[in-house]
Amino acid sequence: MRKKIIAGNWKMYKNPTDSVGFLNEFLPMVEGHERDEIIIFPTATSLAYVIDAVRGSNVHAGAQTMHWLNEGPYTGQTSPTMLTSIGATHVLLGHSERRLYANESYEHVNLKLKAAVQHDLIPMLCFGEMLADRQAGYTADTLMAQMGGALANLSPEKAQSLVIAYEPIWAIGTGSTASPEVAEAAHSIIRRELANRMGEEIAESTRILYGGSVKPDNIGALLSMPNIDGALIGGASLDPTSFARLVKYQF
Ligand code: G2H
Repeated sequence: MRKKIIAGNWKMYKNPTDSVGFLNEFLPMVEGHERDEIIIFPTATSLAYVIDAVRGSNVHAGAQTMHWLNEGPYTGQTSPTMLTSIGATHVLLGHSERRLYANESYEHVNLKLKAAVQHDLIPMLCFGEMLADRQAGYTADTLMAQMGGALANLSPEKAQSLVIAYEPIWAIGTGSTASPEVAEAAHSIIRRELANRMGEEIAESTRILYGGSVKPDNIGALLSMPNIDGALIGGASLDPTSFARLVKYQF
């Protein structure tokens, strides 16, 4: 049984005061909730505050990106050891907004993924096809190519903690969620490709989350699908009541 993950990607929202204010409301709402794992990815300047605020609770915190090196002349970057030094446990990698606005390639994502594993940070690898890929019938090819780039030279032993987030670009922040059936079809392609690359055991244990306009009223149907193991949520994770409703989804 794969424990589902409900994760909030706060993108470039919420300063430290807003973040701690959110948690003061949210933590009591989800206290004792152990059915699912709950993770929040705040913006860099809020991360240390969020880690302090969730300490001892059932909520984890991670970074939205990182560099692959431990230190160096890389203005604006944060290293894996800087994240672990403040107690971060997870890191989002390859989000389409990083690829689009920060020129992140799958080669970079691959380096980051290997660095995350080396430093015991749980990587949540994001990828997904564009609308043009889907319309041209290239969804499976695109997903497999993205996985090929991101997972290159990663051994099954190193892939044990890997979490994947399938985020079709056409569904991100647009309000057009993939239907449960469309998402399920993509998730099974991803799981099959994982089995080819990493073996059945890793493929069966890896959590594959869906992301893209997930809301309290569509999460239950999405998560009822056999290969959808949770959700990565942007907009609807910004309000404590909405995020708590998402955490407490029912099929
Ligand atoms: C996709 C998702 C979270 P939203 O980017 O990663 O955001 O739920 O706002 O579509």
